[in-house]
Amino acid sequence: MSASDLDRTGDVDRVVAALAAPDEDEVRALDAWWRACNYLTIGQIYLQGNPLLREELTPEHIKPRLLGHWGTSPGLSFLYAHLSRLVRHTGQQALYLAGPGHGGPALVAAGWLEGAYSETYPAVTRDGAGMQRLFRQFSTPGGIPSHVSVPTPGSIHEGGELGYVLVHAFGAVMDNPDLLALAVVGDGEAETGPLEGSWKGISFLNPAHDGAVLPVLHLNGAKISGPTVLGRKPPEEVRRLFEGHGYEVLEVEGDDVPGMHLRLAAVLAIAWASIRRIQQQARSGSAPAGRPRWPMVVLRTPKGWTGPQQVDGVQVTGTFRSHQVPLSGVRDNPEHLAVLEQWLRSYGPDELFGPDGSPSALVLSANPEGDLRMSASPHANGGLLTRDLDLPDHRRYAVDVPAPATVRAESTRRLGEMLRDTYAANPDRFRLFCPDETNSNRLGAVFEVSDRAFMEATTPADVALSPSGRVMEVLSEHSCHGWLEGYTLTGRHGMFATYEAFAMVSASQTVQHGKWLQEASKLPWRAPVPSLNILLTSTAWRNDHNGFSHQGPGLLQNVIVQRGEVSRVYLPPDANCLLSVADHCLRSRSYINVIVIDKQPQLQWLTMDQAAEHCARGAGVWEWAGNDDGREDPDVVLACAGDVVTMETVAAAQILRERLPSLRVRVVNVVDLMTLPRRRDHPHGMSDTQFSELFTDRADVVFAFHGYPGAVHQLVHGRPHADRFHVRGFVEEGTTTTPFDMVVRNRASRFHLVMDAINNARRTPPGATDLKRWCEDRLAEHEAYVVEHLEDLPEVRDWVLGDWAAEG
Ligand SMILES: Cc1ncc(C[n+]2csc(CCOP(=O)(O)OP(=O)(O)O)c2C)c(N)n1
Repeated sequence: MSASDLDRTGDVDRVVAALAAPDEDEVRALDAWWRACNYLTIGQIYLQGNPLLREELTPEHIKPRLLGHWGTSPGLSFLYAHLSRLVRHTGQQALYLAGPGHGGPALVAAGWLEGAYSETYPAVTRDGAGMQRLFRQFSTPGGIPSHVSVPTPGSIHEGGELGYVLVHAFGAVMDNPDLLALAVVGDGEAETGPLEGSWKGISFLNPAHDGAVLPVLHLNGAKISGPTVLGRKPPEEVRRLFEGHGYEVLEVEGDDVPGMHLRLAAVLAIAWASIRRIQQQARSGSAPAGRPRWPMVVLRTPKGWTGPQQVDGVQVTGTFRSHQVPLSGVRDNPEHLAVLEQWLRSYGPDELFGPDGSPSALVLSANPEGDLRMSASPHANGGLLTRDLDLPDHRRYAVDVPAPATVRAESTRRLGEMLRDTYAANPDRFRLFCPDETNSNRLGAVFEVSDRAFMEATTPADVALSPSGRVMEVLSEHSCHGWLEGYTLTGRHGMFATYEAFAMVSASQTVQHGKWLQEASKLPWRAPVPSLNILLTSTAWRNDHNGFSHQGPGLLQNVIVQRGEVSRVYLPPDANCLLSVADHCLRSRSYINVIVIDKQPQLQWLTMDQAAEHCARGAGVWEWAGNDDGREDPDVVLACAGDVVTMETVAAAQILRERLPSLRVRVVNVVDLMTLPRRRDHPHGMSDTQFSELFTDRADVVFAFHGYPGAVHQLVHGRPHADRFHVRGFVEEGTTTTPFDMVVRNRASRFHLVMDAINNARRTPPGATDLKRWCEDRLAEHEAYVVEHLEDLPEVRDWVLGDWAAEG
């Protein structure tokens, strides 16, 4: 029977009563499962042979390198056992997210006990031979990582970089009404900035169409080598803290067994009953107004619970000393070896595993069945559940471009319209995540079809804000990024739109998610998931209200170094290219797609057809902008990637065309940055032939780049004569100033590009020196003008292609 069936039959109360009070047999099974899990955890950390202790333990049975984390593991498996029991009683679909993912062996052990591990990896059978493999593979070369990780069945959360467990859990349950995500928060993890901010998730979770998160604060009191803040606070203060966040705080404390089983069972029953009540009321339309008070659990157990109390006369259990490997000298120290054997035997392996090493019937009786086993949950392999987006035809939002650089438009506004219709067509599987900037980023059209999600009080002055909203705005890049990760990993689609500079706040998440996707791509059983789409707007070059703090194109640096399996970077120069790129990204799977484009009115270059072709190629010659007439040997190539620098490049080419016509200039625009590297370095890398067709083999290339210049040097490494690339870009010169002053300060203006072109062209035609002087005069004129008039020169401000000639 599923959880929703219970609502229909009115059996919830009966089930909750049974859940709250396990009988002796149930406790015996629960405890056996937990002991088996602990045994397997320790086995993974220590043993390479004699997995079932059928003989006396000797140093040869011990791994040469002891790697892993014990301290958090028994608490994790204790919770796992109890959540499995809840699943058995209720039919609840559940996902288990271990914040302290360093407790990996506990989760691997759980999957093995549930059988899902052997189903995923048939060589690791659920018997003695498989157990031996399970132990040997853990934290060893050719084996599996020590954390909960991509290879761990049932996981969407590595927990290596601490802080993201709650955001992943909240993202996983958005538009996923039948799912309960239990998120174990380490008390050390709770000290991180991202985690501290993520308790606010309940202010955005609507029980009518979302699932539920049950946070469990795992207060084992210690980190790697010291106490935790929450572990040393008076319990009353901890309770008030979380009540202040809006939770119903349920507490469980102790180390006594079976007492702890009884107490946690009772508390989980209360928590689940609360969740069901909240959901039932919301789904039947009888919910009181406002945010529900969702339950959370504070679980106080000793760190390293059930491990050796003391080692060498020093207290280990209940202290930071149990964090990793509490007995480190086992191979060389017979006393430690004896303690380990005693410790392992304390779980009663002969009762837990049959003669062939498979889990005993008692242990197996504690497992849920089929897909309800958390290690087999399809929600943790979200690609299996992914349905393609029903995308509108992106051409519908095209800007009419009669000729290049003659009309201006706010490119992201067009994207906003496309996202609006994407929302409308996909009410259960698309969301925009944005740190309070949807309007600022000109994407506000989405509010025509969806409000911002908000479960706290609203006032008449609020705009587009309601519990039924599905646009996710919270002023936390960490939450936005993490929610989208959880959302996509469980099978839905979305976009994270943020100010470019503040993408660095969550850059580490981008990197970590890239690692996840990269590893997932190696595992055939992991179905591809929707890509993580990041739109960077309000860019370094146009931050009119803001200054230096808002000027930073750093995320590109992080993404271009990620593996080609996952990294994609697009710099559409105008609206039509943006629409084409966005359509491509929203259809793609398992990539990190970074799209960079400004939100301000900007010149438009290509018709929709031209944009589609240009974006499909990723880079191309803009014949109309240069004057080399398709000849093979231009004197210099002016290349560009990024909207603002594209304008400077085309303007520079125009100056050269008109004032130094005998210099043959080619203009190349790059949309897909990853076409620049060699194909062996990135799958999008253009072929050698294509590269020479664009950049020639010998001509110098003046490359105007949106980001830091070093990135282009890095990308063209290994291309013919790579040192002929002279890159202009953002060189950390910024302030609150005019748009053109920004490119001047960073030496990437049209005048700088003209001078660079002359300095690097293979020929110096007559008149070149005069033109350089002219450029310097223009720059001096600019500098005087902006200080006097506080805006750019009219011929710069209002430049459209063709006008410069008229200037004389
Ligand atoms: C962001 C981050 N900083 C530091 C670490 C290093 N680290 C690994 S485990 C740990 C202590 C974790 O303590 P807690 O969350 O309480 O977990 P538990 O005590 O249950 O092991 C630290 C600091 C990390 N993994 N991630």
